[in-house]
Amino acid sequence: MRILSAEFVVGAVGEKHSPEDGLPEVAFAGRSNVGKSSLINRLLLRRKLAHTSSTPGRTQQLNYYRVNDQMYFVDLPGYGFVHGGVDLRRVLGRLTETYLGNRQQLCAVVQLLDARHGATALDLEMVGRLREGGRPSLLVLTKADKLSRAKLDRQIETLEANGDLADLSYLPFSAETGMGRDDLLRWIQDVTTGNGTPREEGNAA
Ligand SMILES: Nc1nc2c(ncn2[C@@H]2O[C@H](COP(=O)(O)OP(=O)(O)OP(=O)(O)O)[C@@H](O)[C@H]2O)c(=O)[nH]1
Ligand SMILES: [Mg+2]
Repeated sequence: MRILSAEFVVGAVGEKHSPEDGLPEVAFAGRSNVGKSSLINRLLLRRKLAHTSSTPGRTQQLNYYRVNDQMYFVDLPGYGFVHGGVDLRRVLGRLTETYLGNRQQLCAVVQLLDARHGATALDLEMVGRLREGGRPSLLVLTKADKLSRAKLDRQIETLEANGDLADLSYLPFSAETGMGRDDLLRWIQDVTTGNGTPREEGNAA
């Protein structure tokens, strides 16, 4: 998929602010600071379209970007930065919760994990929730430029050895170098045009 146009449309703080033109939506989920906004900028070849920050929790709304007048990328608020015993429902907040649960136009979710850290307890909960939702989803390992290829491969092996994640597909990605960009755009194109493989069948990448 080639990016022909990309524009910020709205920072929605409730479904009534979301676009109503029915275009398919691809959402980007993950812990605060994992690199969601940077990934979107790299996909869209726009350095500053989505606001990035070294301070976690920068994105507080459902930020909609219209891409090629064909679909929306939705940058979700990050979750995490809570200690012990707090469940995902509480840290996600009603906005994200309702969006992921109810949004008709949402056709796929890209779940980001930090390539260095793998999946945290909250990430595993999120994966479980996406699985229940039944939409195609893909695990993207961000900041892959910070690891050697050997360490990256080891990290993927570790994730695949985790029973909760074994059936999923992983795509290393770097917003710094562009690693993974073409593959991710191809996956997005497939899921938004109906050629996607449901996650239960694996090999979504
Ligand atoms: N080296 C490297 N740094 C990255 C990469 N992606 C993001 N970063 C850095 O990580 C920090 C957080 O990136 P953001 O894109 O703002 O993260 P986010 O997930 O949108 O964060 P929230 O909106 O707070 O949830 C920034 O300092 C980025 O420059 C990457 O692929 N490689
Ligand atoms: Mg962000």
